Amino acid sequence: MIYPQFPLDFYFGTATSAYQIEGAWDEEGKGPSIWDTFAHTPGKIHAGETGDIACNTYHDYQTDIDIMAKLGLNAYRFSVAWTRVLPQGKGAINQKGLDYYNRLVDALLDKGITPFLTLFHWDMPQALQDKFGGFARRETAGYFADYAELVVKSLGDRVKHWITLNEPWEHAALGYLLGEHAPGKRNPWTYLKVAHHQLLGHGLAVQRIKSQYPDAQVGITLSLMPIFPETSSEKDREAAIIGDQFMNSFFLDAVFKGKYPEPLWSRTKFFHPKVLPGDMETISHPFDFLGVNYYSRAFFHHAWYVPFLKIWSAANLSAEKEFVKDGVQYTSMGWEVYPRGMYDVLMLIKNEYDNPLIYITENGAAYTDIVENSHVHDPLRQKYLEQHTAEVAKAIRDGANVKGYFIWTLIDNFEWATGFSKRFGLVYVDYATQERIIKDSGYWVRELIKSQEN
Ligand code: IFM
Repeated sequence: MIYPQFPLDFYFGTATSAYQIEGAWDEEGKGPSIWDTFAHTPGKIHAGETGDIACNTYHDYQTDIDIMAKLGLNAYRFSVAWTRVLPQGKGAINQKGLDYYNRLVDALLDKGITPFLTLFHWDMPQALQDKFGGFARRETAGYFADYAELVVKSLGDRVKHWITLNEPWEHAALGYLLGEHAPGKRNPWTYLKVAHHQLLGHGLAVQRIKSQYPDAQVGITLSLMPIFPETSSEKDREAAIIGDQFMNSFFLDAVFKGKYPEPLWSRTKFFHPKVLPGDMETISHPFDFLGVNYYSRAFFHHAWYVPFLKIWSAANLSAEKEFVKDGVQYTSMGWEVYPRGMYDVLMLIKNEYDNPLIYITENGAAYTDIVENSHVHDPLRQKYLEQHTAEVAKAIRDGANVKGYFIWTLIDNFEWATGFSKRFGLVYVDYATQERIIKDSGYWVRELIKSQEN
């Protein structure tokens, strides 16, 4: 097999997040987050599942680090649970929580695996939710920066790659507009506030991290999705432009250009948060890299009530398992497999935003695995990875400044509203026993990495 080739100093990693894998939701001083509350609310998660135990990595991370080493991975992206280190989101520190992340980082470094640390992967402290509505109020941006400073003071001597936010669009849209994610609100008046205040928190955190460790590399992770009009009608084309601004350039323009895109911004003026003088400068404070999460593309069409809004996640969560429609493969999330979109997104960032350093912080697919005599076959996931890594390599050849590729995800885990029903891992998890089995796709990744040495 011919494997795509990457630059010498390239990071090959996998990504996870705290709530999706750690478990130990109320142990050793951890405070509740909005995901604890949401998952404990009947009817919110598939089959009533929760992240209470998840993959048990709070108690055993070493097994998974050994697997990473066996696969030859040289980087790992994980997130810190804010309420493990600050149970109330601010104020009293939980030293045991900080100790846990210190042990985790040391264990990674011990195996030569570079840690990429995400500070906010959606698990807002419940206490800040109760007091401020989470990022609905700007105070939370300030508390987020305090939390960032606490974590960097504890780990910044060893962790050199920091990601402030994971996918702020998803947190704001799925959590406050569609209500599918915690905190489960459906309120168009709050959406833009949450988006703006997250970005403010990002800008403040960049400055605080740099003030402690000027050599730290700091970035933000955005999920980027090419948007197409559903038909060639004028109105659908307009819907696609605004939809693209809503999901993509709202965040890209804010952090790179210090402005929100038109016409989206003026069309949503009734919903605007207060943008104070200096906010956009804070949000666009220079940072070191863009984290790109890429999965699929979406189609938008005109609707009279809003000029766009056919939100892909809401439409597709009903998919039971993977399927083929009109010759096109869809994953078990109901997401179209569209590898070309990876190339297009990377080239768009290169051309529109001055060729920044990029790490692909997530790419991967959920499929039904075939478990047979302690082997797990997942040919569709392997194919997905083959196709997408080829597009990444092509974008690099064409000048995109990509220096790392993280697969979502290392181990099967809690996939938010769909619980444990969707499996994205390179490694199969038997949730009853916590046994891990490396899937065929995991071995393919090992061969991809090995092939780079030649
Ligand atoms: O599981 C999520 C992750 O938490 C954020 N990005 C998308 C993944 C797959 O849905």
